[in-house]
Amino acid sequence: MDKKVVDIAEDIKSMKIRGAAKIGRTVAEALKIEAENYKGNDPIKFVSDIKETARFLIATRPTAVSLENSLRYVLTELEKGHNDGRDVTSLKKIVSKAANDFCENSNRALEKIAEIGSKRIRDGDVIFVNCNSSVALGIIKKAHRDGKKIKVYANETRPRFQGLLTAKELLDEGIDVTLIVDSAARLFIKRANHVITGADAVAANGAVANKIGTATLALIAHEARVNFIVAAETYKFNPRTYSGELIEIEERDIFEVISKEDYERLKGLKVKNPAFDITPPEYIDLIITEKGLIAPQAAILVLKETYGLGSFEKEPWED
Ligand code: RUB
Repeated sequence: MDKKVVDIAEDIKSMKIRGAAKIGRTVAEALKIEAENYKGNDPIKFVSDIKETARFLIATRPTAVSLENSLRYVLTELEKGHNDGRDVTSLKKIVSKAANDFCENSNRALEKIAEIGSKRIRDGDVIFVNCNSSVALGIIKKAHRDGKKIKVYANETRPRFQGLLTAKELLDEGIDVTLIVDSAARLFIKRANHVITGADAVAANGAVANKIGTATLALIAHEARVNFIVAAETYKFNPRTYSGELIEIEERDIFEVISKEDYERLKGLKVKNPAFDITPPEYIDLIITEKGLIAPQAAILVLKETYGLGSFEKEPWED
């Protein structure tokens, strides 16, 4: 496998590259790099190498379905070309084009969501955010660029403190942002007009997987009668949940939560570090996709429209 692809996988695992949209685009790029640098003329071996690369990339982070959907998109195109009897040179072009198309579509989706979502924000609104979602922040930045005066509360987001990334990004735009500890959410959410979060995956029933703490925020927002909005491109919808699979929640290293020193000192202590949680659809007011606004209960329609009714028993990366 190409060394650059191995490095990319490492950067995704270590979260140097993070956020579901970016992960999706990056793995498409990785397949393109692997294809372009492939040496050999046997189409069967080429396809098998690309599938192996896809399996290797899938193993980096399990919850962000953008990763799988990006690979699914590229591999489906590759499969069609292979079935048409194309040679390796032609198959390489197919992989590159599909990867470029995925990235372009992703960037366009982000712009469209920003456009649609910013219409929901009024001058003087207060917005509460969790973690660091490029899609959610896209909405806020667009509203700000349109001249609306906005105030943002950003959750710190332990244990990896993505709230700091959010705070920096918004400050750089000249947006009024206040960083708070996660446990202060109840105090500040009451002052907000909207909570806006991103998504790592949307299930067929409209439930949303996103950074740990999102489900708690949704409950608090519900109780405080604050609008809870999820910003998610359609490639964040998980087709496998249609056939009954559950979204896998990534468990990360416990040493993101506790120091080795404290862990050794506190013999017998158990530590858990789930990176995501699931927000039930009844606590979500709206999902903003590039195709428009939907109620979470309509997620199934997005899946049907995007992936049809087929089963996902055999994935395109499987041999
Ligand atoms: C990031 C996270 C983000 C979603 C959406 O988690 O939960 O809210 O991935 O991001 P992590 P985006 O930091 O563990 O990757 O809107 O940029 O796709």
